[in-house]
Amino acid sequence: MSRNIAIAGVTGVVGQEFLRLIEERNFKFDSLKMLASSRSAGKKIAFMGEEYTIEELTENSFKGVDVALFSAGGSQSKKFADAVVQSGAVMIDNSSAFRMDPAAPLVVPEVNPEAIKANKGIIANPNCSTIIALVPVWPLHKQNSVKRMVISTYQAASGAGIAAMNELKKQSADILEGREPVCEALPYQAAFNVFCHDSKIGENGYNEEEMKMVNETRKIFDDSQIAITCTCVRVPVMRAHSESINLEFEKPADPAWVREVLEDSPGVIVIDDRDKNRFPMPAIDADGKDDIYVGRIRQDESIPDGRGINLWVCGDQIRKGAALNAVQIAEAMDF
Ligand code: 2RA
Repeated sequence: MSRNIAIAGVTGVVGQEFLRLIEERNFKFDSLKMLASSRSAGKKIAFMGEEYTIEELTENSFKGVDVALFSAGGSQSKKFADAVVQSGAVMIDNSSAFRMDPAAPLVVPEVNPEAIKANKGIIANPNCSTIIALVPVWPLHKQNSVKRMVISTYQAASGAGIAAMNELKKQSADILEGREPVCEALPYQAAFNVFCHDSKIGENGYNEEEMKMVNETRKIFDDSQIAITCTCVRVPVMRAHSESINLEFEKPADPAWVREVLEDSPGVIVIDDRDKNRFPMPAIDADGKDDIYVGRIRQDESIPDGRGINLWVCGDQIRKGAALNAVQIAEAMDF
């Protein structure tokens, strides 16, 4: 079997991380096509000792391609999905375009790798905050069903793209030097401020980012009954998300059991030192790393019968929250 890969959106933050991961993880490929908008077509990228020329992303880009890693925005994923599938390739899509499509598996390899083989040409990569929450919650849920999750997210600027990351830096400098901050890539001042995620708010008062956590969790866990509520906030951090997660289990759960399970779980690192008050920090621990960091493991004493647990988690939004999860899906595929 050939291993002909294409990356659509190769010049973006996630596209660039795909390249880093393919090299770091020695992901074997026979050919690699770098695809982007017409603005970038013709530009050269040096990669693994070769010089690649970026090609314009068109319907004809996928002839002979086996796997197409997409991170070019939902409209581009929808526009080119048929072309990818009809060429015989599998699209691993980082946008939200197909996440709730019943025909598209929504996959976190540590959670539901078996879903991959059911794909009909499209595999959806979950939202970053969903991935970061579910990697540690799943091993617990497997042993003791989670009946309810309450999640508050503290999301990095990278979730809004490279322009937002640059704007956070500029806003910080402007404010420190007494200038008015500019808000173009970000809807509000992010420096020295927090604001609720600016995705569209629905009839129920939740924004789309919060409903992604609810709906994607139920699909990935294949559990339509799990109760979930979520509040998503943007914070002045560059590229790692943090989340406060409250879990109500079916049976009693204590911090020692949680710590034991998580310390033995793939993709999870526990940092939980109460004596030193040392717990995961997005910029210090998670930034640029592959694992999800978990701490503040403690009983939620407000839930009866010892069935409540609180966690604090941090994870890199660009790596495990997007590019790494997609590359791990490709690694798990039999092609
Ligand atoms: C955000 N999760 O952080 C979104 C990006 N995919 O805004």
